[in-house]
Amino acid sequence: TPKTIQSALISVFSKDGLEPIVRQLHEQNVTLYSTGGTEEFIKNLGIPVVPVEEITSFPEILGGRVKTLHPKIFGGILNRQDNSSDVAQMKEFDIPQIDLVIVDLYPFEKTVASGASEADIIEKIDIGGISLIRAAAKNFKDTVIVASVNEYKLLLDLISTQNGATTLEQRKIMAAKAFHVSSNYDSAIFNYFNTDETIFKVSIDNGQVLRYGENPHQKGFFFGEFDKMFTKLHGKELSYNNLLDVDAAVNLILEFKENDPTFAILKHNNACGLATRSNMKEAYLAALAGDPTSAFGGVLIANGNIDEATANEINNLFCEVVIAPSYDEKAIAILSEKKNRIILVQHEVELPQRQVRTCLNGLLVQDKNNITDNKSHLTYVTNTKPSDQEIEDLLFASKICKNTKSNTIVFAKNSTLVASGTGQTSRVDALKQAVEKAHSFGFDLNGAVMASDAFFPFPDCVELAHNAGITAVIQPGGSIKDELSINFCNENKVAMVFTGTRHFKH
Ligand code: 93A
Repeated sequence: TPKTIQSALISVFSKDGLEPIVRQLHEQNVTLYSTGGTEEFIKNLGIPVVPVEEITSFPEILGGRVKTLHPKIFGGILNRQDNSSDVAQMKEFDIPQIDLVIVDLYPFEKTVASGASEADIIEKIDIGGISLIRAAAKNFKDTVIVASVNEYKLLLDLISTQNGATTLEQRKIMAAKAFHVSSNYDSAIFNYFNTDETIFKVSIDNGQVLRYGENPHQKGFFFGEFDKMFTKLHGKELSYNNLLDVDAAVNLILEFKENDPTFAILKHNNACGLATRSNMKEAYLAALAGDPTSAFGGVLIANGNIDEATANEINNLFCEVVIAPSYDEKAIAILSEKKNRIILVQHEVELPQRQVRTCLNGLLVQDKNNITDNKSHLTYVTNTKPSDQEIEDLLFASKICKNTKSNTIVFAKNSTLVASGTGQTSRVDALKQAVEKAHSFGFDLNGAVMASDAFFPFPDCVELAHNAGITAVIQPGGSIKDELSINFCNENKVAMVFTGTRHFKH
């Protein structure tokens, strides 16, 4: 049931915008309580107001540091009206009910920005006001909280159109907004005090200080619960770059969770080798063959158990990190032979569904790219249709493509990553890079398939791919010139499918 407002405590630093609210409250016969300056302001409008001192029988002391901090004030805000003991105590101690609290906090950030002295800044740390906000927001079941000038319009609407009646839902929303104000306020205070990195280090729970950031002259930190995701069996401390690679590896292998044994090798967050086989050792060897040069110093990940035979092969390679859901005892012993090699057991943990990065003077946040192309997403746009094996390889290539830096072109054949062009400013360059890489490692591209993270604006890509031996292509489609690429494929018996989903990764 909606609750009407019969009493209000108003304590605002800035009196801007307050007049219409006070007038409306007065018209509605709301009893007004207030602190020094605010009380003066209301009195000057010719509106009756009760000073808080009258409730507390205590003067404002310590130069204003203690004004509202009193049980009679906080009792009036925090009492639960459906709790008989609270109600009895309200009577016993003669505590007045306070239905609405309006606060505008001391302008802490403004004072810091003005270049004021430390003493002046400290005085602008609001204690009573922040407590009023927290108390009223906590008791949203019975109390309305307005903690910002931004909410004045809403409040005015409520008291002028609904006689000050509010629903529980409305009060809870206002409480949430109030806690947003109080948490931002405390963050600003923390930021002011946090001039010394040692405070930073100890102040953030679960924060991990890394040896350095991307380069040795950059500081680095990790905020997360690494131990929930992994058990580290062996090796040195993970670096900033290791963590980035591990993140890329985990997201990549997730796409192949249901596959037969699959092994991936990553460098600089991109797959340089990936293959699915009937056993893990074969998958590893096929992944390594994809680009044995780049694999040096890479991050390795398997979608299943690493056995002794696989470990023996891995042991021939210098690599930074090995990740798998499980290992044979003997495999652990073999992989631990290299002192620094990091061996991680990956646990099944839900990953965040949002991604965050800094942008300009703020943040960019987006949903994770959760679409994995499958057979039902495909539109067959050419006269030549891909074979069953080609369809399998197209989807396989598309999963790698999605997890590779744009612009990217991926070639695959028989569930093996043959070559890719990654992070290029032009798609044609990505394609040329992939062709060159494939040839340099002795791959025959005849019968291989191609995946592209975004559409082809011109037919040049399919032409180059066809000349290299590619027989099937997967891409989102959607260019106004799709027809040109389709026509080329039709003329040259190349199969092409559209997915309708772009997979940029920048
Ligand atoms: O110094 S305080 O932290 N001590 C208090 O008990 C207290 N109660 C309210 N500051 C306190 N306030 C703040 O005073 C309010 O947040 C508001 O910013 C200001 C309003 O004072 P006045 O009504 O005297 O202008």
